[in-house]
Formats: sequence, structure tokens, C-alpha cells
Amino acid sequence: MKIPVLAAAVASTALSFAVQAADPVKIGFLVKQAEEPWFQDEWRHAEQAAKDKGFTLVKIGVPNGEKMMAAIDNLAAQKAQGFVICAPDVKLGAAVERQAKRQNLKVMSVDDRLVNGAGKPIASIPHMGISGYEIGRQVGQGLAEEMKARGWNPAEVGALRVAYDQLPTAKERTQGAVDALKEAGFPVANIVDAPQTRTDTESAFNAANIALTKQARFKRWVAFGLNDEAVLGAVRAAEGRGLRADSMIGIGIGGSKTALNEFAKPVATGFYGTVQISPKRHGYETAAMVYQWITANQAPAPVTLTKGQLMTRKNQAELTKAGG
Ligand code: FCA
Repeated sequence: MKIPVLAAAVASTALSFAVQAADPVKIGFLVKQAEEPWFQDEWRHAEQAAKDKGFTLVKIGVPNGEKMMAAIDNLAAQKAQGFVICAPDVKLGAAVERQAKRQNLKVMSVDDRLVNGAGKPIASIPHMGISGYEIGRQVGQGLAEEMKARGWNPAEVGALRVAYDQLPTAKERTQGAVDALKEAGFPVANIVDAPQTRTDTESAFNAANIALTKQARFKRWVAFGLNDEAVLGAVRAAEGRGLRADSMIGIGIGGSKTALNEFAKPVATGFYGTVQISPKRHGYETAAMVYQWITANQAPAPVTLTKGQLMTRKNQAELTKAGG
């Protein structure tokens, strides 16, 4: 009697595997700031991966921890098998991992690397991010070169660091810029911090306004931060004080619409440049990696870091054509 029961059990297991294998693949793409052009671009490229590989992409904005947890449960309810995430707070890392495991979802992070309770990166969650420190150095070098080209005396220039130090990649980026400025001979005492409360233009604008008002002795400025929105906020705040393209050099990080809109203006603004990074790699490749993980059981590389290139009005047409 035992043998037929076992055989039936084996047959039914085999059948359920077969059904599972034929299940349509569904992958979530969760981002902290859905309205930001960078994340829109990532989503667009992830959609392309979905089209090319034949899976369904579920895009969800997760501006806070509560929405993020609900989104993960929602993906499970929809029978998704995995997701890519840029979390609203990297300290939610342990919660993300726990929930993904509980719901049997594969998870990979993008842009902002998740950390555990001790603030250490969670090595078991594969990650693709930018090489923050190197890219920050490119920003600093770009600022130093442009100051030199304009014949500015660094002793009379303020450097505005729009800061968001609770996010490790943001801190690395601005630290890279600070180090490159220092190496170029820029006086450290002239570096002014403007801590922002979120990573958008409005909060950078508010932070920059306070710093510029406090340090009104500087008539010329350079500005940098974690992304284009941070630098745009600084540029707009400077404009409010009458400091325009001839007295402000801002270099952001991104190269999405936020920067391109500035370059498209007929008259140059203080938004001098950006280090263009690749939403295609971050959107397309991460989604494709999770797809590969689900369908072929090949996990993504533990960490992938991407590079950037300085883009200004001079080379933006060329670089945009190259497709980032
Ligand atoms: C972080 C920033 C984004 C973008 C991304 C690559 O998530 O908040 O603006 O720069 O890294």
C-alpha cells in the first residue's frame, strides 16, 4: 500500500514543480522617490528588460517604511518571485531581508545599499550602486578645473556641500568632492555644510538658503551634493541672492531630466555640470539579474559599482546620444 501513495506524492510534487516553472515571472521595482527623474529613468529601462525577457514589471513608489513593507506583501500576494529595491531608508535593510525571506521573494538593492542594525552593509543582498567616492572626486575635480579656467582666487570662494550624511552613498559622494577640492589646493575652511532633510530640490534649496545667508562674505561659490536635485536647489538659492552663472559653479550627479532641463535653457545657469551615471545599467541590468536569478537560479554578483562621466553644456548632446 505504501508504494503507490509515495508514487502519487512524487507525481504530484513533480506536477507542482512543472506548474511553478510555467508560472509567469513577475518582478517588483520599488523606489524611494518615484517622482525623481533618475528613478523614472530606471523604471523605463527596467520596463525594457521586462519586454526583452518576457516578464511583468511591477513598479511601486515606497516613500516610507510602512509603504515599503506593504509593497513587499503586495508583491507576494500578486505572486511575484522577486524585486529590486531602492529603500526610503537604508537602515530598513534587516526588515527588507526578513520580509523577502518570509514571502519567498528574491531581493536585490539598487543605488542605496542596505545596512543592518550595526550600520554594516548586508552582504547577502546583492547590490548595484555607483562608485560614490570616485564619482564625487570627479565632481570636485570638475569644480576645481572650472574655477581655474575662470581665474577665481580660491581664497575668496565658498564651497557649498549640500549634505545628506545619513545615507552612506551620499556621504561618500560629497567626501570624494571635498578630497578632490583639497588636493587641488582649495582651502578647507571655505567649505560650508548645508544639511538637507530629504534628497529633493526643495529641501536642498532650504538648506542652501540658510548656509548662503550665514556665509554672505563669499561672493563666489561652487556647489556639490549627492545628486542633481541637491545642486539644483543650491543653484536656485544662489539665484535668489543674485548669484548667477558667473558667480556659481554647481556640479551635480545624475544626468537625467533635472540636469538636461537646465542645459536646455537658452542662458546658462549656475548649474554648470553633472556627472552622468547610468539609469540603464541600474534599471535594465538589475531587473535582468533578478530575472536570471528566478529563472536560472543564478544569483547576481554580490556588488556591482558603476562609473560616471562629467557632462556639461559642451558635451551633453554627445553624451545623451551615447545613451548613458
Ligand atoms: C541615490 C540618490 C538618487 C540617485 C541614486 C543613484 O539613491 O538619492 O538621487 O543619485 O542614488
